Amino acid sequence: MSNTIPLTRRYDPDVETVVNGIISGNRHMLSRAITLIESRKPEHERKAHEILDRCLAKKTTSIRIGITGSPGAGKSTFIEALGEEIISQGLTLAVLAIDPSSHQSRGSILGDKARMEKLTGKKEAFIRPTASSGYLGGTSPKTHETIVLCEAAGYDVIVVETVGVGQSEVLVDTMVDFILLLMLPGSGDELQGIKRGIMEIADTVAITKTDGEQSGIAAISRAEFEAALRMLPAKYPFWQREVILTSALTGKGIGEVWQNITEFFTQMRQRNLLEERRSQQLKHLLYTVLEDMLKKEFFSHPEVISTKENIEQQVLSTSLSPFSGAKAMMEAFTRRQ
Ligand SMILES: Nc1nc2c(ncn2[C@@H]2O[C@H](COP(=O)(O)OP(=O)(O)OP(=O)(O)O)[C@@H](O)[C@H]2O)c(=O)[nH]1
Ligand SMILES: [Mg+2]
Repeated sequence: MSNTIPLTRRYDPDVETVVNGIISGNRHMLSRAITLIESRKPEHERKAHEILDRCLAKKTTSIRIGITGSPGAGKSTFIEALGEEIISQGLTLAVLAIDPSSHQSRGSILGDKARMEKLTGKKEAFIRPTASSGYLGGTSPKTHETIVLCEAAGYDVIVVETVGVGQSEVLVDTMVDFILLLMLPGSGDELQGIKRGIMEIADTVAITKTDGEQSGIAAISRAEFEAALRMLPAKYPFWQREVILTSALTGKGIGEVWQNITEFFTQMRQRNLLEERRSQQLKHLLYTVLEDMLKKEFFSHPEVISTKENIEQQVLSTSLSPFSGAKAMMEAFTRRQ
C-alpha cells in the first residue's frame, strides 16, 4: 500500500482529525500530514504548520539517528538490518529514506522502498521515502518537520538516510542526535578531502559489506579509519568514536552498532545533553523556516518582481555590480505596500 495519500478534495480532514490520527498511530494520517508538509501550495503549507505546532507540543522521548555514506555504501540495506534489530528489542522505528534521484524519477522512490522490503511489511516500522527536492544529499528543512511528525506518532527511533556528499550531512547534523557514517572496505583513500568533513561529524563509523571477498581488507580499513579518527578533535569529551565491522548480509556487527548507539544515548541522557541538543535543533529549525519564509515573501513581492529582470540585466551588462543590484532589489522590497 502506498504511503503517499493523494490530497483529494473529496476527503480533506481538518487539523484536529489529522493530529488526533497521528497521535493515535494512524499511519494514513501521518502520511497525509507528511504529504502536506512536502506540498508547495500555500494552503497546504498553512495547514501543515498548524499540524506541526500541535505535534511539537507533544513531549516525546524518541531518538534521532542519521545514517550517511557514499552512494551505494549500503545504507538502505544496513538500515533494514538495523531496523530488524531495533524491532527485536521491542521498539518501533520510522525511516526517512532520502532518495537522491527521486526528484528526477518517481520510479526510484519505489526502488528504495523495494530495497527495504522486509521492514516495509512490519507494523513496527514506518518507511517514508522522501524526495530530495533539489537539496544536496536529500535532507531539507522538510525532513526536520517530518521527524517532528514521526515523533508525535510515537516512534521510538527515527532514522534518516542521507547521501554523504559534503553539505548534506552538516544539515542532517542539525536535526539528528547521532550520526553513523557507513564506509566501504578499502575506501581509506577517501579519507582525504571532502570525507574528512563527514568524519568530523560522525559519532561512529561502520564499515559495511565486510563479508565474502571483502572480509580480508576490512581489518586494514578499520585500522586506517581508527588512525584517521584519532587525528580529529573530539565531538564530545566523553565519547570515543569507534569503528565497527559490519555486514547487512550476514548480520555481522549489527547488534554491536545498536549497542554502541544505545550507549551513546545513555551517556547523553546522564549529562542532560539530549535536551540541550533538542533546543539547538529547535533553534535551527526556527531560522531555516524563517529563511524560507523570507525568501518566498521577497520573491513574490510585486516591486521585486517588476524590477528583478531589469536589475539582473544591468548586472549582466556590468553597468551595475552584483552588490548594488542586490541592494536595489532590497530597496524595491522595502518600498512597500
Ligand atoms: N555483499 C554485501 N552487499 C551489500 C551489503 N549491503 C548492501 N549490499 C549491496 O550493495 C548495493 C547497494 O546497497 P544499498 O543499500 O542500496 O546502498 P545505499 O547506500 O542505500 O545506496 P544509495 O541509496 O543509492 O546511495 C546493493 O546491491 C546491495 O545488495 C552487505 O552487507 N554485503
Ligand atoms: Mg539507499
